Amino acid sequence: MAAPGRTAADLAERLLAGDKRALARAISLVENDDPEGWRLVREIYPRTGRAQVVGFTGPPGVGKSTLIARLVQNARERSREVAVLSIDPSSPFTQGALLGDRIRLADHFLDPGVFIRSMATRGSLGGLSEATLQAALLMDASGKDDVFLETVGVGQAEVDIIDHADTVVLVLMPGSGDSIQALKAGVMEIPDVIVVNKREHPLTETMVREIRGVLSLGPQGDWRVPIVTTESAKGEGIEEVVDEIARHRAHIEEEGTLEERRRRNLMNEVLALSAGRLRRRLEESIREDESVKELLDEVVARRLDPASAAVKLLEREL
Ligand SMILES: Nc1nc2c(ncn2[C@@H]2O[C@H](COP(=O)(O)OP(=O)(O)OP(=O)(O)O)[C@@H](O)[C@H]2O)c(=O)[nH]1
Ligand SMILES: [Mg+2]
Repeated sequence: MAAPGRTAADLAERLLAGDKRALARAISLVENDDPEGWRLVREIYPRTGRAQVVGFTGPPGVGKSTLIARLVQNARERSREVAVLSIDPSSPFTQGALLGDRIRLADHFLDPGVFIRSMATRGSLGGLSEATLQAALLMDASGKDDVFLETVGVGQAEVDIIDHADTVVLVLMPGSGDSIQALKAGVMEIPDVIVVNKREHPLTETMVREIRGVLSLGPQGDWRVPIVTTESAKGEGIEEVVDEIARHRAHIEEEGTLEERRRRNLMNEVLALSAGRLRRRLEESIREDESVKELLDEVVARRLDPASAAVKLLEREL
């Protein structure tokens, strides 16, 4: 039997060499919160930062997965290696099931240059679990040129995943007024590229005009958010999406904002990890520590207000 440290090193080595099974195993480890997974991420972390990470978000059913499948196809035609991480999908990527035979995602599963994974990882805090970024890092380290992240919705939890992306693509479809409202209300940070999918729909032009209107109300940075229309199911408009993503990347590289963005994203990640761990520790002490129970009793008895109790609790833990 191999020593434990040795198998971990083997896994890291195979992962860095681009072995798909090693990558799958590694992601399972972080997903299961196995300490081995964390150790692995620590080991491979210096080898990350090379992949181009693009996040796709938007309401359910607008065609994010269909678009991503097309983009995977496109990337493969340019010999780029791709990983897709689909988070909390209502229609998860499964072997061949998701896109039917039209797009033949099943082919991608057999392609050693493509790695596809779904994760249902909404943590107890309502946010995305720690495993998400770890998985993206593992994909990056395994030598993927492109990492595509997919998440549903336009609310705050969705912005979290977007924190891991260099470029954010908001996917909408004609008639989905909700997301325009969300954009307007500023719930969602302005994305870098907007795709209006299902463009054969008669309301497409109206939708594009509405989005333009909303964008013109927002802050006018030096990047003008392009709006691309696609019919992903037929593979139409895909080149343009590819071009706009590339153009955005070139833009942030030139402006030096890629580094800034990554710095901000990593800061958010460190914060999220520490907040998550602190909360877990606090919950543990609430469960197990007699004096915390007494503290709570005081609050229940109205002798101590909740905020003062919180200060006491934090003082003990930090
Ligand atoms: N007419 C039309 N239908 C499309 C197009 N793209 C996707 N669809 C269909 O829309 C449905 C949803 O597509 P998905 O790609 O699963 O959408 P999604 O945004 O990933 O959905 P969730 O992950 O569940 O939020 C499927 O039935 C697709 O076949 C398109 O360009 N035109
Ligand atoms: Mg999907």
